[in-house]
Amino acid sequence: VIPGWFSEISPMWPGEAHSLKVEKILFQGKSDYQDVMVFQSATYGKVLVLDGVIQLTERDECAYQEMITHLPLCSIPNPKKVLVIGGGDGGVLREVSRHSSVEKIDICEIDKMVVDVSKQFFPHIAVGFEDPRVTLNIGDGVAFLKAAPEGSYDAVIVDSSDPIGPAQELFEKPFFESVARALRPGGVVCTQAESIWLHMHIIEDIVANCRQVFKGSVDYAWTTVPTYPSGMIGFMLCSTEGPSVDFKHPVNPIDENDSQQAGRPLKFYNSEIHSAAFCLPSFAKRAIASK
Ligand code: AAT
Repeated sequence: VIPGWFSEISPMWPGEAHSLKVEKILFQGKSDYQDVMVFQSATYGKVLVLDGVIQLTERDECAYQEMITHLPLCSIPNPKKVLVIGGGDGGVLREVSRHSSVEKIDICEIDKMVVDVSKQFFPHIAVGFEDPRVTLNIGDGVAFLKAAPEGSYDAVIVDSSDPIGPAQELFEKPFFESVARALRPGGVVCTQAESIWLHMHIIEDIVANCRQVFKGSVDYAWTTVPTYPSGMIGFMLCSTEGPSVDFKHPVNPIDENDSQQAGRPLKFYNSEIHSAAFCLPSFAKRAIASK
């Protein structure tokens, strides 16, 4: 550990640790679920850390929040009811709110401290909570989905932390089954699905489970995020039986006006990068096809 630097050390990426120079620690707390920290970095703006793992930085959050949101929502016509699991910083909400067809946005985040800290230190991200279509539920996403009425959502976005700690069940088959039940026919889900460089085994399990549970499309996409382990992160995109969904060819592009909304214009997402995100390196393509 280098003094004055934050190093992201975890058994999920043994033998490596990305580091950021710390200018100032702004917040340190312990919630019922995890350690919460915010620091000012030298080169990536403010950084939100949970249990020692970077959740977002001001500089590159756009690459994650825009992709995890618009990959599913631009793949179906007229999304109306959207559920976000996790995402207590509000960034995914900010992105969902660009879609003028959306009428209702539910969010279920387990940790109220994440919401409070984000409102205090990341106002241009937590701006997502100000949308009147948003209903915030504090609780476990697993329980929330179990209780959700059948066929009630057009899209579910699972913006979850890594599968060590409170998010573990969000990577398991019973959770995917409740997601499928809560979606309308031809509805879509997008879940945070780790890195092809570090977690191919986790991804293979997710793909295998999703192919059993989701009878529509099942596809893997990825984006670059310099401050996430290995500099990238992937997403699992699935649709339920019903009107077919072709994730690789977005049918619902964001119009120019909506892309300027939500406090700031889109920085990362566009229709070309949407289609490109599904192109995989050969080793990952093979591993996923074998499932
Ligand atoms: N948008 C920032 C990126 C995240 S945040 C993940 C969120 O999921 C956290 O706020 C965490 O409190 C919440 N969470 C964890 N478990 C649950 C659960 N069971 N139910 C509801 N919310 C939960 C993800 C960063 C990925 C990091 C990659 N290394």
